Amino acid sequence: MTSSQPQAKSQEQGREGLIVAHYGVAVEVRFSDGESQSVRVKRQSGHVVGDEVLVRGDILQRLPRRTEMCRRDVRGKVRLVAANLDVVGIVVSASPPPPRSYVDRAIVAAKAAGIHPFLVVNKMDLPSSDTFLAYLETIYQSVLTLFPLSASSGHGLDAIRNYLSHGHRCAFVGTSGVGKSSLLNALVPGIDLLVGELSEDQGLGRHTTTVATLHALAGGGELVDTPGFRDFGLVDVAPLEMAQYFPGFEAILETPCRFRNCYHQKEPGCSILKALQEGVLDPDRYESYLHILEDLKAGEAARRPY
Ligand SMILES: Nc1nc2c(ncn2[C@@H]2O[C@H](COP(=O)(O)OP(=O)(O)OP(=O)(O)O)[C@@H](O)[C@H]2O)c(=O)[nH]1
Ligand SMILES: [Mg+2]
Repeated sequence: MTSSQPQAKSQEQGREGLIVAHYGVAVEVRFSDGESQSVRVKRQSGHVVGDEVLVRGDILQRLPRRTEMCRRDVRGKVRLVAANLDVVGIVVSASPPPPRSYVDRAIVAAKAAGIHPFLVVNKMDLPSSDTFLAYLETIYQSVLTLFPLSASSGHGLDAIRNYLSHGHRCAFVGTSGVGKSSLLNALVPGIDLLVGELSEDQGLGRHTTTVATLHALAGGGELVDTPGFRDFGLVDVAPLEMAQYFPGFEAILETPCRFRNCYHQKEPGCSILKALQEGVLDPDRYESYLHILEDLKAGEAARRPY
């Protein structure tokens, strides 16, 4: 056998790689030996960062996905955030603060997609962050892991580095300006992602990151930086499924409602309504639940073909 034969055979079978960036009409594929290749794709190819692919010459074949993290934008269009994630870090900050029910939607979307969510509370160097963290802890501490940290000062970065080193593929999601790219820069030395300015009037970010990119962490694990977004519409999540994943409901629903298809609105024998009446459930949490429920019901009605 000549030495060119195995190479020819592998070209025929294709080389397995990972999409690490998507630039509209081209994707960057990284192979296990560290080499990478740019491959042209159609603008609406549907490929996304995290996709595992076979490359034969300039032809790309997508392999089946393990997970898909999706959201619906304000126009109702489904947007894929990244593929094949194991965990998702929902990044929030005291400034700019998360929109109403954003964190709840992100948690439900991740859980419904079989992806493990955790919460990253960035900008702990800001004076207002302690109160913000205390508020988040009262709601989410019993539901998921919180990482209070500061990309600027480096405080708390070891804890998240250690968590990600267990080989997780993770994406950071959050609104523009919370510091996702700053965090990646702090966690992956040398990548030098563009970091934005906050507008002085509203403290809002300006959509600095425009494409998702995937980066390997030196200690193990992979991290995807995503462009910030405010619309976190749920995709293919039924209202009853949402009720099951809504953060803070788990412990209460250990005592099940009388009816299995309970929406926790006015049904008799509802455990959630009972917890609300008894002061076990915070009315603000219930409000957030209703807010998402109404959206889901409205979306279902709008998409019904009759
Ligand atoms: N005080 C403080 N500011 C931070 C911290 N991390 C990031 N910032 C600032 O927050 C602003 C936005 O940071 P980015 O990293 O661009 O935010 P992003 O979430 O990637 O924003 P998009 O790419 O638009 O989604 C910049 O001015 C950063 O300097 C932090 O830990 N503390
Ligand atoms: Mg960014």
